[in-house]
Amino acid sequence: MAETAHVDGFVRDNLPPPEEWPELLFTLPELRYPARLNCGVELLDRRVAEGDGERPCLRSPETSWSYGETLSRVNRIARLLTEEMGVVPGNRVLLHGPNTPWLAACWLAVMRAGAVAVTTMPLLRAGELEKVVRKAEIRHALCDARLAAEVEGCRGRVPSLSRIVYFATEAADGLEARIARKTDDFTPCPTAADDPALLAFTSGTTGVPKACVHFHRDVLAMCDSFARHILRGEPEDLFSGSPPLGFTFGLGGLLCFPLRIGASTLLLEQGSPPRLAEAIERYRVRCLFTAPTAYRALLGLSDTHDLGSLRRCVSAGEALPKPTWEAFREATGIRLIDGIGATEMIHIFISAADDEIRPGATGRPVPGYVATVLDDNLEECPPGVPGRLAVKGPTGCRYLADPRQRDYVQRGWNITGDTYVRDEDGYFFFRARSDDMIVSAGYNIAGPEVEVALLGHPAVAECGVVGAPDPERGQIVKAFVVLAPGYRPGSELARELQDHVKATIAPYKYPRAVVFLPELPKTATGKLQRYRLRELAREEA
Ligand code: 3UK
Repeated sequence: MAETAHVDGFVRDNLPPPEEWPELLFTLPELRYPARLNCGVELLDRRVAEGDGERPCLRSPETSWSYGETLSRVNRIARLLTEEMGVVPGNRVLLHGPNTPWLAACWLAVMRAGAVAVTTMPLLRAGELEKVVRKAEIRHALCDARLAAEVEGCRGRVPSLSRIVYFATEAADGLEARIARKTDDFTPCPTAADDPALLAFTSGTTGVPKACVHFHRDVLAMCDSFARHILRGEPEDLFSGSPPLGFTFGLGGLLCFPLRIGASTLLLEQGSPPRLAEAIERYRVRCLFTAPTAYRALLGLSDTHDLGSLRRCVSAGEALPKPTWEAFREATGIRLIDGIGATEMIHIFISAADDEIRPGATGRPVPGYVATVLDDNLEECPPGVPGRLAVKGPTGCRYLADPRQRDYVQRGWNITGDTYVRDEDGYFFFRARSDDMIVSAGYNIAGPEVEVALLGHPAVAECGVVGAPDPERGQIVKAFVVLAPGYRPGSELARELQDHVKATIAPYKYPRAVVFLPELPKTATGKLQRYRLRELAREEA
């Protein structure tokens, strides 16, 4: 290993002790990187050096920057960081804004400067930013001026966050004005392959958020495992989608994957399904990254929008219900690529594409990764027996100074907290988040399985199924349902949905309670918050 280039050793000093790291595997030659490696250089300079300088790189509805133009801007921003803001290698830099070419350029500049990017969800409020800034000991920030109110609110609570420059502004002290005065060359920091490149905060449901440390080599590993072997993008592809760059699903799919292969990315500030559908039609998007519920919503928009340009569509973040996969195939001819990823692993580690897909299964371990299912004693479960999903590969969990490291990594395995079953052919089937299992009258019932059954009924647009406290059965299965347009809530429809579930899966799993809601509670990354439904169920009981 090469010596670190970090002058500020804060992140390295707060890594978990080596014995608590997951076992790392570098089985494929493409995942063995040189000891000195700066992922920003690999994603940008290498493309320009190999002749992609004139090709489109970062796009938005307003602009399109070639690889050469992007590199020039990134160099100027790196100069601003190091010459005027006082950033030294290893410092954390807060990046905050909706997905735009400027935000992406700032991320690449942080890589070049050898600093550590901490990109946050654009919806975070001052109090949530404060937790991140304190945990990561952040003094520097590049932020979208439109989110200045929350960032200034955060600065008020943590004055050490003192060096903030805003972009997306015409102000004289804004980023655009300041970099206009800089030359467009910059010598990138010669980081070690295992120097930290980013801190990714988990969208944890309770308590202090956890910060996952990922190295320069990890950024490339997500490109050279899932993207290279399963996604198989092409240089002509235009990538787009909804996940924020602060979510590693978005960082990979909307920035690193396209740049690794000289393709281009369309960054959208608003990734709601109607906006996605418009953008796909207008810009002829070919590779799409979004969540299962968004694919379901896109189905309803496929009559009015031309989605014919789509070639590769990745679904992650939550389980992809088989009815959604089938309906999408029916409407568009496209076989959705499901993949389970995690912030701790940086990106997707079980997936399948094309003829390898078995609808209803997440897939098989992505090349470079191995996975299994373990029981509570960490012994391997045989095929067919559900247990705890465990995975190893070139990337893995390293929480910054957090005792929860010992929960996620056990005996060298990353334990994701999901209950899975594998079959004889090595395919992995999602059951539930381990804490979302419902125990009713002694039966184990996976909430998501009931959700899939409900989604098979045309009246159901979205739903969430949880356990509600019950004096007799311990818990009962309770469904929260958002109705599709044109359906009216009522006891008659509730009964119809219950009968539909009984006819689809084992009758004991049917929801004894059905509640209609106008919308479901979601996280900033768009995931259903089942714990909030459980709270609702407790209150109602
Ligand atoms: C769940 C899935 C079933 C699962 C993520 C792709 O979601 C990502 O990271 P998070 O840290 O959450 C991880 C957890 O989300 N999950 C994700 N994908 C699937 N469950 N099927 C799926 N396809 O509970 C997992 O443990 O927010 C996804 C790439 C990068 C990511 N960070």
